[in-house]
Amino acid sequence: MDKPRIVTGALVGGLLTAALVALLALADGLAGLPFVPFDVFDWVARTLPGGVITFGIDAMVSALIALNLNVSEAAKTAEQAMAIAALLGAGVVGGAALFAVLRRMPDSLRRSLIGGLALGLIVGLPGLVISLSVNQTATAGPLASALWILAAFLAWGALIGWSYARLAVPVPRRGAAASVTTAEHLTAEQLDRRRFLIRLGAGTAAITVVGARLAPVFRTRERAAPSGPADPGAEEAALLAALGADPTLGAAALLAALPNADDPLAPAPGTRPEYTPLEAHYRIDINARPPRVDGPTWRLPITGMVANEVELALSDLVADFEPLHRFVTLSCISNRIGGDLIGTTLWTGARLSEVLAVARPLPGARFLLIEAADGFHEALSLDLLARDDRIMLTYHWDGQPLTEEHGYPLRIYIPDRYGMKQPKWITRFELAADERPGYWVQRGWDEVARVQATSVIDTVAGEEAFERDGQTYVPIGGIAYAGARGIGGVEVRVDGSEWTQADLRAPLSDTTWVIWRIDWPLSEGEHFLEVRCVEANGAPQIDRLTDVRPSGATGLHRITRQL
Ligand SMILES: Nc1nc2c(c(=O)[nH]1)N[C@H]1C(S)=C(S)[C@@H](COP(=O)(O)O)O[C@H]1N2
Ligand SMILES: [Mo]
Repeated sequence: MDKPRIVTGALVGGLLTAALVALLALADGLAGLPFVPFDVFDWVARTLPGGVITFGIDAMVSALIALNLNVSEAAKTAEQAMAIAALLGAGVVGGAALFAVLRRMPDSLRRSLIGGLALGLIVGLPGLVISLSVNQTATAGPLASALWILAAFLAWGALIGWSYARLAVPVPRRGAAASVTTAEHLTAEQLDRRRFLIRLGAGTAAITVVGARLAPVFRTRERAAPSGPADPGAEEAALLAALGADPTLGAAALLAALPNADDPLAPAPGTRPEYTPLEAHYRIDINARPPRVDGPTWRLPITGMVANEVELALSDLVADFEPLHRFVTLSCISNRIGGDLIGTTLWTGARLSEVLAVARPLPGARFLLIEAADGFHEALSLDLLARDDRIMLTYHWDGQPLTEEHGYPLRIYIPDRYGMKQPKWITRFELAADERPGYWVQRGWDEVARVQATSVIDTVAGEEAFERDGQTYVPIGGIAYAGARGIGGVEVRVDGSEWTQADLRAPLSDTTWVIWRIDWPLSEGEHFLEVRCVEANGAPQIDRLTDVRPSGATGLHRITRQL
């Protein structure tokens, strides 16, 4: 009788790992226990050198673009899929390795089980340590989490070991053995092995499917709680109230309440929405899943070089300071020319300088060190704070408490800077004489991260062409954004001819993008279109093409369209 083969070990390892992933996901959804693959993925991403991580993210974004997927929506899913694939890969390798080892020993159930338990420890123990150190989504305590991870991986390993023993000593079909020749007897053993593997496959598949189906159900039910009312009408009403309009008026009133509602310039059909729906706003951070912060018990300590150390509750920040409302466009420094890692919403919060004044910073303090629940951190120079009183501690987006994804309970707003300078899920402030370079700065990105001016062609609306004075025009439009520096003008060029001035809509505020539009006299055929902008002070958009790393992409958006 041949010993079970190494590829069979890989198969058994893969099947049982799929079931393990499903059970981990189910336990996460049901009991708030850690989901180890995401924790390990986050840990690896934080530990690898900045260059390697940037290369990895870059490759992923390129792949998503090549697959024609929406990067802002698909990136997190892709990361989560990679995390799960990595554990599956470890399971396949682990199963193969265990079978390879057991093949070299005399068959015995005891040896197989001990080998399997050892495999469970080798894979599970690092997972446990990493999970306990980085996980911020589990609601179960550390002891329960540790016991669960250990038990799950030990059982997983033991099952792989047991499978080996079961395959090594087949149970031939009863009654068949007596009457068959040796050759047929071997066949019966092979048949038994096959039947065992089929049953194992069916069992693990059932667990995997049920787990994968149920886990998200439990998860969303539990996670809906912290971020405000689920009633969409309530969101609208809150936003209207934040805009100073009658909250009972409804959706039409919402548009009417926007500060540029009376601007006669309609965006070219197909231009992205001027005000980004919250669920469509991009999300970028270092977490497979957002950290959970308990708002009611959360406190913001302000420590270090201050005369008066304080701890502020969320309710203090909301009640004790005049709320500021500001329309803001936020962009990720990794947004490529024409990309979708950019969005505009209404931010509400307390003026940071007023909040810090409560702690009375000492004269030597020059930096505010900001720490977040996920280990992310940044430093804000007090000089910049003194120059820009728009910097705010933000607790609402879109008239509602921040969602978990976008930084509940508190994030900072710093005009003219990319997102990487603006921590979400803030947990601690420290005033200091010296700077501590921020998370992405330490990983090789620009220390200032001032937003680069950019302009994008969102639409060439051939289907919406219209006649005026015997001429057919095609609406072309998009956005232009230069941080808090404002847009002075946008120009479009078709097929390398003259640059033509576009019309601009009044922006929602001086810190948002501007919608532009041009109605272009149609000539049929394939056309090459370019767009460029100038900042409010006349500085032209940089047309030299540079990569997103380290200082944000520059270069003109250029597209080809058939009309
Ligand atoms: N705590 C924390 N804050 C963070 C990050 C992070 O990983 N952790 N990412 C930053 C980056 S790179 C960007 S672009 C913005 C994105 O904010 P959003 O996801 O709400 O759009 O959050 C910033 N704040
Ligand atoms: Mo970012």
